[in-house]
Parts: sequence; structure tokens; C-alpha cells
Amino acid sequence: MPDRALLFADMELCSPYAMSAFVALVEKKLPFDLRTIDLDAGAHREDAYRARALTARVPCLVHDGFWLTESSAIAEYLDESFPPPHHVALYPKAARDRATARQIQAWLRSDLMPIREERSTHTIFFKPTDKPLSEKAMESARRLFHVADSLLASGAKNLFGEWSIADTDLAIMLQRLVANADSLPENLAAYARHQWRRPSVQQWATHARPVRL
Ligand SMILES: N[C@@H](CCC(=O)N[C@@H](CS)C(=O)NCC(=O)O)C(=O)O
Repeated sequence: MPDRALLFADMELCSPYAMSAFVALVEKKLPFDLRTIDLDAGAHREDAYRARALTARVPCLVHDGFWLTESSAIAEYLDESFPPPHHVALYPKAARDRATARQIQAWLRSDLMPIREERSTHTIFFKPTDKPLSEKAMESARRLFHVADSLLASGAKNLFGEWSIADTDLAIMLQRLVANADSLPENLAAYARHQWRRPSVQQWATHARPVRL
């Protein structure tokens, strides 16, 4: 009998990357335990974690003795280990759509820094801010809108017909603006709201979090 899978996340459940890995696991319907670690206290740099979690970051999946960090690598591993049709697909079927989904994931993880800084995920899960966006962040927002709008057909609920993990990643970025009442095109706000209602996403969004003093 294989061990139950484990997912390491940050204590406050604010990491967008841990959220993406969590949603991927829930979507695959794999039983797993969520284990949180205190990044502020440096728990991820302790030997016990660092020795096995190669990059010493969260999220980290532990599956049958295999330790894996990097949220997009986790999603790809899960999709290949638990393929459709018995399990929901995390990535689109068509090669070009799949490549585009990975393109979006990589871009969301490496760009749009001003939005990530001025609209941290704390503002989604704990308390919104009333600080206006800087000109730099508004420029990032315009690029985000351009990319999202170019991929979403009018009124589309998902990027590639069926839901994929790239929808959750894109929705997290858009939700940074939605949660803070920043202005965004109505079609993108509607898309983000729809993605946010997904049960696996809600499971993370409504999960108990430590109270901040
Ligand atoms: N590209 C990584 C990013 C992971 C990441 O930045 N995790 C942060 C929490 S949001 C972390 O572990 N920070 C602690 C550190 O890097 O020391 C992924 O997609 O998993």
C-alpha cells in the first residue's frame, strides 16, 4: 500500500505556487495531507526539509517517497502519473494548447513583478489594500489584460475549452486585482470570478489560516 501523498505549503497558505499544486492534487482526487511550514521562521532551510526538497522551497510534493518542488513540475508529474481518462486532465490535449498552457504558466511565474509586489496574495486571503497601483503596476496590468484577452474567446470560461491548471494560475494573477477592486475589463473579471468558484480553488481559498495579530 503506497504512502498517502503529502504537500508542503507555507503556513499562511498564501503561496500562489502552493495553491496551484494544491488545486492540481485536488483535481486529480488523490488523497493527500497538507503540511504547512513557517517560512518566516526559516523552517524550509532546516536540514530535514532541505535535504529532500531539492530547492528548499514550497510547494513540495512527496509521492511514494519521491520529493518534488516547483509547482508546474508537480502538475506535469501528476498529469503524467495519473493520466486521463481515469483522472481529470491538468493540461490540454492538443500539443499546441498544452505548449501554450506551459507558456502562460512560465510567464506568470517570471513576469508581472509590480503586480505581485503591490497586490500580494495576502491582499486576497487576508486583507485588501486601498493603495492605488503605481504606473509601473498599471503597465503590468495592461500587459496581463492583453495576454488574457488574446487567449480568451469572447465569453469563454476557460482558456482552452476544457479547464486546465493554467486557468487557475491565470485566475490567481487576475484575482490580485479583483480582490482589491482595481479596474479590469469586465470579461476578465467575469472569467476570474468563474475560475474562483471552482470547488478545488474554493477548497484552498476557504481553508483555515492562522490568525495574524
Ligand atoms: N517557481 C516556484 C516558486 C516557489 C516559491 O517562490 N515559493 C516561495 C513561497 S511563495 C518560497 O518557498 N519561498 C521561500 C524561499 O525561497 O526561501 C514554483 O512555482 O513552485
